[in-house]
Amino acid sequence: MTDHAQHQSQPSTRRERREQEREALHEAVVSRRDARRAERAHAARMNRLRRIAFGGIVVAVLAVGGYLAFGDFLNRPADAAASGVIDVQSSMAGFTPGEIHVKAGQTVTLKWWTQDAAPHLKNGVHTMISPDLGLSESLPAESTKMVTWTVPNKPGTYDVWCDSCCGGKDAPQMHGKIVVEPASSADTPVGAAA
Ligand SMILES: [Cu+2]
Repeated sequence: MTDHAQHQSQPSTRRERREQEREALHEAVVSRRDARRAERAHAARMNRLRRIAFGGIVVAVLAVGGYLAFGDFLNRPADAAASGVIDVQSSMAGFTPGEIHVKAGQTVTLKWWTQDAAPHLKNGVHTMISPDLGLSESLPAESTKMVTWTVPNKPGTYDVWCDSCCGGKDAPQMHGKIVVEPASSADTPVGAAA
C-alpha cells in the first residue's frame, strides 16, 4: 500500500474536510464551555465551604473571647477555704479571678503567676497593691510566686490593683476585688440564722 492509497480512505473532498473541522471546533467549544461550567460550580462550592469555615472561625473566636471576658463572672470567686491556696493570674486583662474571698485574720497563700513578657510591663513586673490590706507585691515577668499573707481583721470589700501595666491604677480593668469575710460564720451579717 502506498501513501497515496492510505489518503484515499480519508475524507477526500474539501467539503467533507470542512465539515469535519467545523465539528471538531464545535466539540472543542462545547467541552471548553462544560469545563468553565464545572469550574464555576466548583468555585461556588468552594465559596460556600469558605463561608461555612469562616462562620465557624467567627463563632469560635467569639466563644473564646466571651469566655476570656466573662469567665471571671461565670466562675465562682476563688475561696481560700476550699483549697488553702488561691490561684491568681495577672495579665493585660488584670487579675483573674477578678474577685477573691478570704476570711479575716486567716493566713492565706496566693499562687500568683503571669505569662506576660517583661517588655510589656513597667520595670518588668506586675504589681498587687492594696494599702488597706497591707499588700504591696511585685511579680517578675513570666513567673510564679507564692505570696503568704495574713488577712487583716477587718471584714469588707477592698480594692486591689496593678500599677505597672496597661494604664495602672487609672485603668478600671487593672483593679480587682478582695472580699474579707468575717472570721466565723456567727459574725456573718448576710444570711445568718437568728
Ligand atoms: Cu499588671
